[in-house]
Amino acid sequence: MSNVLEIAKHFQYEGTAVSFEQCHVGHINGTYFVTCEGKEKVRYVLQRINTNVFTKPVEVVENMVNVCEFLKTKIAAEGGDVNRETLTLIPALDGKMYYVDEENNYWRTYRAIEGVVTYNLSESADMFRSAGCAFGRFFNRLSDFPADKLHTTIPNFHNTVSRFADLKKAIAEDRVGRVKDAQAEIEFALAHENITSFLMDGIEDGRFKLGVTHNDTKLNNILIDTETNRGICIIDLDTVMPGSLLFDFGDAIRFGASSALEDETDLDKVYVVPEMFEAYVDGFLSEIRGSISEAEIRAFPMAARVITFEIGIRFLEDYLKGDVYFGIKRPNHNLDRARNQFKLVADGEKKEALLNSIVEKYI
Ligand code: GN1
Ligand code: MG
Repeated sequence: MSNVLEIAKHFQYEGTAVSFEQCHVGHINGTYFVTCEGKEKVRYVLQRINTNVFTKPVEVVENMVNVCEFLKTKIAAEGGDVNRETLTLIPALDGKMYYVDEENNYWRTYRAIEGVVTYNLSESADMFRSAGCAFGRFFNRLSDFPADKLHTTIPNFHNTVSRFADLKKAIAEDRVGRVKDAQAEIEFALAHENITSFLMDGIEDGRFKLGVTHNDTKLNNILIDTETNRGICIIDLDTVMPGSLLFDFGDAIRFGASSALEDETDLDKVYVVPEMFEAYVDGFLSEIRGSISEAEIRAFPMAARVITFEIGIRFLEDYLKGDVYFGIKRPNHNLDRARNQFKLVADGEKKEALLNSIVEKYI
């Protein structure tokens, strides 16, 4: 994107934007680090919102503004650092929190937080425990956020039942003729229909409560302080919506308790690491004890499996539709991702008794 520096001119940055770098993490939005020079060097994160995915980008930004403001009040009351523990959005020249370019792209931006790293793999149980604490703290801080102020940015985001229906539709339509190339994966998916209603049923009958959740709790959505190795700031607030904390738990486990990257193609290298699972349970529960029931804790292993399956079928659906949703970096990328997630589901089934016994220690 050669026009990133042009776009940058439309925001109230300190100094002049002199260079930028693309950030390649994330499958949806376009993300750039912009460096400004003035009295001092300041870096910003500039993002082009994917309006194919987020059809109401202004609502996405409004959520982000409200959530960050709310978090800042909480962080200040706790004596924390409001500039490092959540994001600080920067307005455009006209005072709006976003800028629309001539091609109707929506851009938003915030100050980069320095002295942090993100990880795509859990390096140690200790670090992943800290990730559990960070997501637990995030949930706690938003526990009294007025949910009626939140726009639903993507309806049915973690409704595995409707995700499954979407997959079936994609199979039936076979728009790009790829069904023949994904027979084993389709078979695996169809054989697992019985797990799709697990979370929805619990929400419906009141066993699993609704709160404000993050909904995309990948390890790489936590900024980890390079000095303390602690998770300090949760990013990617695009899908903060009412949900069950089992969504957040499940998604964190599917990513961070995996032995390999989400798109590893050597499936022998892909399995659930029980020590990581336990570390996350330990960290997460240490923060959210008061807000979670025994039934919800007991549901941890299954929630992880269901959310892993859900993302697996979303990758598979996208492969069958011709890669229209998730960004891909190579042919068959979405099929590779689906296979990888299904391997984790199968391994989670094998380790069910072990994972249940870990959870029992915490009840
Ligand atoms: C997408 O863009 P990113 O990487 O933050 C997706 C998540 C998936 C994830 C899989 C809005 O998130 O739901 O879990 O890819 N986000 C959206 O890596 O669909
Ligand atoms: Mg995301």
